[in-house]
Amino acid sequence: MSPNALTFALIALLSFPGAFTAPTQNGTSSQNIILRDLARPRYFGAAMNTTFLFHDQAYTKLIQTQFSAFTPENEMKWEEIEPEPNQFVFGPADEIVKEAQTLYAKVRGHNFEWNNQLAPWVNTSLTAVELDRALQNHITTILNHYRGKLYAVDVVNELISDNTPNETFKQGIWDTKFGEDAIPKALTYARAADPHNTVKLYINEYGTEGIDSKSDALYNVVKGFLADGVPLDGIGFQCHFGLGQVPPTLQQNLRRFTDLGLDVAVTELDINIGTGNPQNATAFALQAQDYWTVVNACVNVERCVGVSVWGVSDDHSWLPNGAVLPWDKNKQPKPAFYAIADAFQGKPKPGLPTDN
Ligand code: 9MR
Repeated sequence: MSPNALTFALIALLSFPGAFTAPTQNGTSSQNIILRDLARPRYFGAAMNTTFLFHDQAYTKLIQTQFSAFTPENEMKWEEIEPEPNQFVFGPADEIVKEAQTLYAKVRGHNFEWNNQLAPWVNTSLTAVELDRALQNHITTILNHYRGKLYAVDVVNELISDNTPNETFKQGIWDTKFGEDAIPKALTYARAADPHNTVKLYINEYGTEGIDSKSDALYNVVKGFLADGVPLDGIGFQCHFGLGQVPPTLQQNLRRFTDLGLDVAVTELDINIGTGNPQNATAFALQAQDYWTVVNACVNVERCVGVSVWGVSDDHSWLPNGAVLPWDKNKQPKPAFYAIADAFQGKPKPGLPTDN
């Protein structure tokens, strides 16, 4: 900088200090922290939602600066993308894929085989043969449409039962019609539509983050699939946690899945302070610690490929009252944001306000 420019900058800074300030923590301006850079070689992702993209400027700015992977929050779900048989509505999902490409970001497709957000015509009045054709056509058409544009896809979403060990697969249309073939069918159709293996095929699940009966069920199912040659590349661990509820066995659990030769990813992270709890400095510091713990677990597992948060800012979360995300409702970074940055850089867990 020339002496003149330096003088000018100093005068400007002294005259308009507000114009140069951004939220800081320990003297680091949030403007200098770009999580997508700090995450490397992993990605830092978010669920992206076309209701807000380009309609909320501050949201869009965060999307465009902080993330290197995107999951359509709803736009690729069956009811949105194939509302009528073989009538595909790609517009909103295309918008997300296009924006991701502009940002050189990855796209995680979400999702094909799930019991929720199905189109009304996908119901148990279909015969097993009709449902089978519908599933194959759905998967094949979407993967053809997005050929070369997806990094990964949640082929299967939330099909492990909450009543393990008594029941392995969640009751619903897929289990009713296909029994234990439900998951292999979807994965096989996905691989057949992408024979060169350009898209990582995932099973995405909630409540399997720690080592317990449900994650054991998932582990045994997956192990069986791999032995049988069912195509599968990775397991998504959603990580929707309440405050203080990150399981202590998270890292160990991620590792046992990567030991099977699979990738793992944190796919839907948020930490719910809860509507009943005060949303004060202590709660935000505890929340930051939980974010740190999850990101740190991923960083410590070689084949944990990335961490995605489920939304961006507290105002647009699927849990709008839980203050669950790293940015607040005014799109300002919370302690969780700095904790994520620390974890990606291998820095220690942040303390609580009273720890000084
Ligand atoms: O965030 C999504 C919300 O906008 C939808 O209304 C909801 C409907 O089921 O799905 C939410 O996303 C879910 C995701 O697709 C799968 N895992 C749980 C997520 C939160 O419910």
